[in-house]
Amino acid sequence: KGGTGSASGKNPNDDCINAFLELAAFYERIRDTFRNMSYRKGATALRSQTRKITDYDEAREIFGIGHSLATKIVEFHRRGRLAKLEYTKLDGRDSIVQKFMKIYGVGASQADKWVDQGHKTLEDLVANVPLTENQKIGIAHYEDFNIRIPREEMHALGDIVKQAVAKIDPKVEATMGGSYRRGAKTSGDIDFMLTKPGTTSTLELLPFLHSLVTYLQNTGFLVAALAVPSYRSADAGSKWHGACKLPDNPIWRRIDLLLVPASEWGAALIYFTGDDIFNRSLRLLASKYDMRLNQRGLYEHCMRGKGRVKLTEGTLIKGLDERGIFERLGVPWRPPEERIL
Ligand code: DCP
Ligand code: MG
Ligand code: MN
Repeated sequence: KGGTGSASGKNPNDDCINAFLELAAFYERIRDTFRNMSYRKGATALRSQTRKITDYDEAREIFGIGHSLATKIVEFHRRGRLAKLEYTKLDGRDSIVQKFMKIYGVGASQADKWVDQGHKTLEDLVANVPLTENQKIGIAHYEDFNIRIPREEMHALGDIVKQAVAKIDPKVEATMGGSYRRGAKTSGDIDFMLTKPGTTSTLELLPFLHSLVTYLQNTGFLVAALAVPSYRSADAGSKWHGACKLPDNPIWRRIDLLLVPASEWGAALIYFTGDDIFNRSLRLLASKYDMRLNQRGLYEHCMRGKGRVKLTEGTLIKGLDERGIFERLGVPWRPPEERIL
């Protein structure tokens, strides 16, 4: 995904980094995980450089850049673009897959299937395929959901939620995570994390969520429900996905309300702050120390077999806040604004 943006300044390798990220996204769509990760790592490696990298030997000295990426850096420097990337842009099939994947709730395999069946436009889908209720909303508000939200509007939307939370239960704390917490100038959606001191399960927060959603639906702020928690499992019971709008703005915005027990706050804050690539690298690092990190906590003594496959769950390390988790992983503290890889 593009344009998540960071608050930090420009890097002399920005253009090449963006080309690498676009190519990584292409490989992600065709599910070539190896090349996807390789170009992402290349982008990360370039971002850590303070001067512009232009030649092969210089590139090879950077950790994370091998022969193939070094060749691409040289190509980009000489020609101002990458032939492979230009080629993917000409690929009609890929651009349709890309378009379908931008429908809320549609992943690569569903998009692929529709393209295989010969569908090319959103109108084709509406006329010819069975769509879920969510996909119908995703198509009806396709433009809205794909326009990024300016930070000022994030503030305005966030204030409405915070006021409602304070009114319904003043003990509940509401924090905006995601790209907003990383300081991005624009966000794809609103990620609200809701917690209450003393809670140890999301089940304890469900009645509050119900009141909050009902209240915000009645005021006209919440305009659609996309994913609603079920009582069946603790995880399914932790999130509400939908759409909201400001009274004086017709654009529908995507909003996620995430319930977090106070006992899991540190790990959840890290997870929902992201970005997703930063999270992935923290999890990988944890696995190197026989630890395990997920959105619920950091666990130690987790046994793994071949290919880092988990053999035991490990023991939860209790009471760690965000900083505590960084410390246990031996990672120097990084403010949210710098958690973009
Ligand atoms: N997340 C993750 N892995 C995923 C999806 C999400 O680790 N596959 C985490 C990191 C994200 C956070 O959840 O930062 C919120 O997810 P979003 O999809 O809302 O992503 P962002 O808020 O980072 O970006 P955007 O501005 O596009 O919403
Ligand atoms: Mg987000
Ligand atoms: Mn989100």
